[in-house]
Amino acid sequence: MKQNGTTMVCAHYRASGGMRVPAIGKKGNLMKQPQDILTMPHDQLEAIQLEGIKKTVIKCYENVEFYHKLFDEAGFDPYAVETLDDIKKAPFTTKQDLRDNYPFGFFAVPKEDVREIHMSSGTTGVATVGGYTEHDLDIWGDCFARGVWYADGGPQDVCHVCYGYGLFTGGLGAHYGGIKAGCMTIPMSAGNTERQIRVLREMGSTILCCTPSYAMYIADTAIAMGLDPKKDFHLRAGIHGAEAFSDNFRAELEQKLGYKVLDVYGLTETMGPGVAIECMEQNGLHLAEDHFYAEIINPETGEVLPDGEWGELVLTTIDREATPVIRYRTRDITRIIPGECACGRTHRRIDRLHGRTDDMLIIRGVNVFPSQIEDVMKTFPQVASWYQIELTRKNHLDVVTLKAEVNPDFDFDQISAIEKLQRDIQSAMKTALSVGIRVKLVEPKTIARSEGKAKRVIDLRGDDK
Ligand code: DLL
Repeated sequence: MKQNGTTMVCAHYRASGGMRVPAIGKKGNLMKQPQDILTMPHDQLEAIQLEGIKKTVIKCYENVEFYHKLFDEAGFDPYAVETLDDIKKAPFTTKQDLRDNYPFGFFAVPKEDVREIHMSSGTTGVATVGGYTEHDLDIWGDCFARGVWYADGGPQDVCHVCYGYGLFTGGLGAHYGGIKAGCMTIPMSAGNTERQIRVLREMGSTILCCTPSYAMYIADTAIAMGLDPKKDFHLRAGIHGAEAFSDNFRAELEQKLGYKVLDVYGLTETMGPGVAIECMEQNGLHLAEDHFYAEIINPETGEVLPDGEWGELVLTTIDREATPVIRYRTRDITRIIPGECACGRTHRRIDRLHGRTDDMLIIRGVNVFPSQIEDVMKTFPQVASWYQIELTRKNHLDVVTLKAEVNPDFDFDQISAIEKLQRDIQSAMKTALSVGIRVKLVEPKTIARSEGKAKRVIDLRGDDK
């Protein structure tokens, strides 16, 4: 039936002459983009950064109690910032700081000026809140629109957004970007894959915005439906991020969908997607340096590392109004790629991410800490405290399985009771974490004990993470 449905659509499609599919422009075609900003000499960009940072540190000091105290304690004088190097004297901000000041402790403007909020995933108490004024929403759209511009896109494009809409920044960030770049923007949100496929074909979507794993799932589902996405879809670029993906994974996606994949990076604490995006050179992600000041530090010592060296990315917002952050430790491992990009843009590039310095898992774009899984698990007295989280891949999607021991007084032979308990824990996980986690209860003392630190997370996803 479904296949017939799509065949019909296809016939209609052909009858109408098909959709005009814009060709990928020539390398270095910056026609539709704000050339002045994206190609300006780096010293001019640094002048913009300095001006913005000077105002931002003062605004933080005067309006955010947390920063007032932090700067005073660290002996950092926000009025004495004269050069970009001076920012290196400021103390770091961590995710824990944001959590400790949940929900509005980082607001640097009155709540009346905040138009939207987003939250990083996590149960109440571990979430972090980002606020956006009208200006912040505008720059956010501008940052994500760069992905469309980098793909030589614009009003001729149909931007299909299937990042999740809601508190997660993916959906609305890509949405604002699509609109800002002048695309017809389709707010699909994630899920209902067969409908995604129908819409991709019927609307002639040319730019796909979603997590890379979901893009692969769409591709595989379409192939299983008897379609050839290369011919039946009209995609020419995918702006994929929120989770790491390998070069092999990218090559497979490009082969299946017949388009070019651009990696997009971002995080709720500084804005959302668009902090850095790859251009068609696919050789690193251009930071939006007019909005973010980036440093790479040694995560152990905090020392700032030179370009080219791998370390933890630290970001300072330059013109964010509602929730500016100073030297925010992202925990993401990357490096600044030395030298200029062949595309001609001057904004420096970060390399594709090499994991994180903490134990945060990113499951289908949703951030989950093992401690959150443990917190839910602990609400079930039948379950002991020995557990392991196993990460595997099925059909290119991450599968998380919690293996947990039942308490010795729980009768493991009662199969139906075990199954019910598994289902109950699974449903509690889904409610608390917004992501599906399989639960497999095992007999007492069957999970390997270790003499040192317990290995709680077993990653069996191989190279194609
Ligand atoms: O994931 C924002 C986003 C949405 C980025 C859509 C790209 C596309 P959070 O939920 O706060 O925000 O998670 C932020 O996700 O610190 C990284 O560890 C990871 N991450 C984001 N982009 C990438 C990427 C969004 N391109 C955390 N590659 C970040 C690898 C990424 N990891």
